[in-house]
Amino acid sequence: MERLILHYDMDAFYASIEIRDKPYLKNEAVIVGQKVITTCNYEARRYGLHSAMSVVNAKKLCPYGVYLPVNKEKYIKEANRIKKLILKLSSKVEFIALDEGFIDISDYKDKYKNLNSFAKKFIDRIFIHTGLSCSVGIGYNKLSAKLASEINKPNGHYIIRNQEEYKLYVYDKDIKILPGVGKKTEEVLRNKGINKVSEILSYNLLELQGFFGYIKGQLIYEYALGIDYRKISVDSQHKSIGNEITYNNLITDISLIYKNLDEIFNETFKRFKEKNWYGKTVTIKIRYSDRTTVTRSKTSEKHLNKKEDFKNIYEKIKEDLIIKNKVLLLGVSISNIIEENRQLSFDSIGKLKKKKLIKELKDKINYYEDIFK
Ligand code: TTP
Ligand code: MG
Repeated sequence: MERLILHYDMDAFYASIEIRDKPYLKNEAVIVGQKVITTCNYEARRYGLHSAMSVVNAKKLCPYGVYLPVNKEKYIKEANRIKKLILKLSSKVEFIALDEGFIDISDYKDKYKNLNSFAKKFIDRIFIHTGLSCSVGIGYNKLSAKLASEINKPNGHYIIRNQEEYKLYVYDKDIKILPGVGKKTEEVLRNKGINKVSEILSYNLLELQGFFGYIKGQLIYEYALGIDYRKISVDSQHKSIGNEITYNNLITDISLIYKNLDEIFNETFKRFKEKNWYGKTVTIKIRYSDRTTVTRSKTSEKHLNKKEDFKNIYEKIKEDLIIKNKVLLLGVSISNIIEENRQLSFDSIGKLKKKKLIKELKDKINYYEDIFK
C-alpha cells in the first residue's frame, strides 16, 4: 500500500460516556436525547432504536430503556481528551467530528508490519485511557478507511488494503454505504434501477455527470471504484514541523550528540521560518540503542516566530534532559502552530485582517454549534 489511512469512530459515543460514568447502566438499553434520540447504545439498537427517532416512539419499542438528557459539555471534554491522546500518536490527523477522525499512518508502515495488531493496539490504547470503545478502519485512502471502520463496529476493526479489496467489498452493498449518497442522490439512483454499488458502473462517467453534474457525477463514479485522492487536512493547531535523523552507527560521544541535536534544531527552524508560521511548542526526541524513546516538550504561553525565542525553549529542554550515550535517533520539532499570529492586538492589525479574523472565529463557533444541533 502506498498510503495508509486510519479512520476511528467512537462507539455510541454519548451513550458510552454515560455508561462509563454510571456503571450500573452497563447491561441496560441507554438512550441519550431530549425529544429526539441523539444516540443510543447497541443494546437499545436491538429494539430498533436509532438516532433521530422521536423519544415517544422509542418508548413504545423500548419502554424499559434508560432515557438520559444530553450533557454536551461532558462530551466535548471527553472528545478533547481523545484528540489529545491521538495527537500523541501522530500530528497528521484530521478530526472530522467530535468522535471520529482520519490519521495518516503511512509512516508506521515499516514499524508495524502487522496492521491487525496495530489496529487492535489503537483500540486498546483508547480504551485504557478513556474507558470507551471505538472502531477502526485502515485503508489505502480516506474512503476505504471510513467504510472499513463500519464493518466490525462496535469495538472492532477491518482493513481494506487496496482497490481490488475495496471493489470486492462494496460491489453487492447498498448504494447508501457510499459517502456522498444522501437522500437526493439516492432517489435519482434508485429511479434508474441502481441499488447496489456495482450497478453504478453500468453507467459511464459522462452519463453519471449528466445525472448529477460534473463534480458530483465524478465523485459517485470514483467512489464506486474506490478512488479517493483527498488528503488529510491537518488543522493548523495540530500542525507540526520537525526533523529526525536515525544514525547508522550509534553515537556515544555526548558532545557530538549535542552538536547533532543543534544542527537538527537549526534545520527544523529553517523549514519553520520558510512557512512564515507561528508556534508554541518545541519537542526533542531521543531514541537509545535499547529502543527506548524519550520525548521532552516545552510550550510557550504565546505564539512565537523568532529564532532566539525558540532557541531559548530548546536550550531549556536540553538543560532538563539527562542524555545518556548510545543514541540511535535524534529529532527536534516545533508544534502548536498557527499560520498568522492571532495574539496580535486588534489595534495593531489592519481593518481587513480584523474582519477576516472575526469571520474565522464566527465560522469556528458555528462549526461547533452545528455539531450539537
Ligand atoms: P456517530 O458516530 O454517528 O454515532 P455514535 O458514536 O453514537 O454511534 P456509532 O457507534 O454508530 O458510531 O455520532 C457521534 C455522536 O454525535 C453521537 O454519540 C451523538 C452525536 N450525534 C448528534 O449530536 N447528532 C446526530 O445527528 C448524530 C447522528 C450524532
Ligand atoms: Mg461514533
